Amino acid sequence: MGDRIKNILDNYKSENPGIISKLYSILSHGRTGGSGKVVILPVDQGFEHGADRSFGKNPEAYDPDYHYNLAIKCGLSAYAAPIGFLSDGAQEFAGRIPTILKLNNSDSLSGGEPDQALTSSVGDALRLGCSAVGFTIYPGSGKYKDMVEEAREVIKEARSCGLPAVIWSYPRGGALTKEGETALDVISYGAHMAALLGAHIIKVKLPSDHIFSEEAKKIYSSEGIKTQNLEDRISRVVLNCFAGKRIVVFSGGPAKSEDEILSEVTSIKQGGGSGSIVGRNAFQRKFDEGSSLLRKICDIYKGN
Ligand code: FBP
Repeated sequence: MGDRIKNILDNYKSENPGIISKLYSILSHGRTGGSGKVVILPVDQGFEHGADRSFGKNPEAYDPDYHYNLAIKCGLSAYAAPIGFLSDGAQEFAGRIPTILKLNNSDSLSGGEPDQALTSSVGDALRLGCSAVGFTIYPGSGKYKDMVEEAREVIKEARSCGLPAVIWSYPRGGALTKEGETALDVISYGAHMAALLGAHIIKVKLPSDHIFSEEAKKIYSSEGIKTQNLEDRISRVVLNCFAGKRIVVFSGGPAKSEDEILSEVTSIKQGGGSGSIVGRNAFQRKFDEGSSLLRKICDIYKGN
């Protein structure tokens, strides 16, 4: 085992061997394998936004095989999706890439306070040979407490089977403004809550140069905490994940230019983030263009 992976896994030494070995499989797989960084393809946007909004720009992406192929051919660390997408290719692509079963999902039709429904189980993840389970919480939502209690049960069950939990921590709802959802203090707070819940991998959005809470503003100001550069903001989020002892990855967000995304990835690396989880920016481009972008992202993390 390389030093970088060993140093990361040392932070998980109170975990059972199943969890350590699954984390090892993600950290050692693909183009970034051994670098201590990960690049993951998440494809749950069909639930979150609907298939046409997600795949309309690149119709080949309606096919679940497309995403397995994209993740495998680009040498990504893992592929994360809800049960329908993962099951469809689980047999054909078995063992070729670590998979993460997204256990809960939201949609854009229901309305009301942001919430997620359980769409699969830890047992499904075991049957499909997954390397981890994924679960979203929405800190700030009126449904937050129910979601956290569900997360507690899921993490407990997954841990008992030796499966790590990846927590998507996306503050939204309640008193949070749209700008507040990605404010540095709010993203950091959400990341820390995921760590406190026992997440093995934490996934958050990129933090903006905005502080939402008046109370947080006081501490940012009195301590001279830097917020202007993205790498400083990334470092702050990393600090919030048990002083960098948890793997924390940042989402890609809506489609943007290649230059923009590569510059964000460079900042994530410089700020000490563990990697990227990029969906729309990969599969809303044609296969060759999406793969070229994913390879460039991996190469930045690898240091090439
Ligand atoms: P993207 O790279 O497409 O942003 O994917 C990351 C992700 O977390 C997906 O897993 C999820 O479907 C999506 O973002 C949710 O985005 P939003 O909350 O902005 O609708």
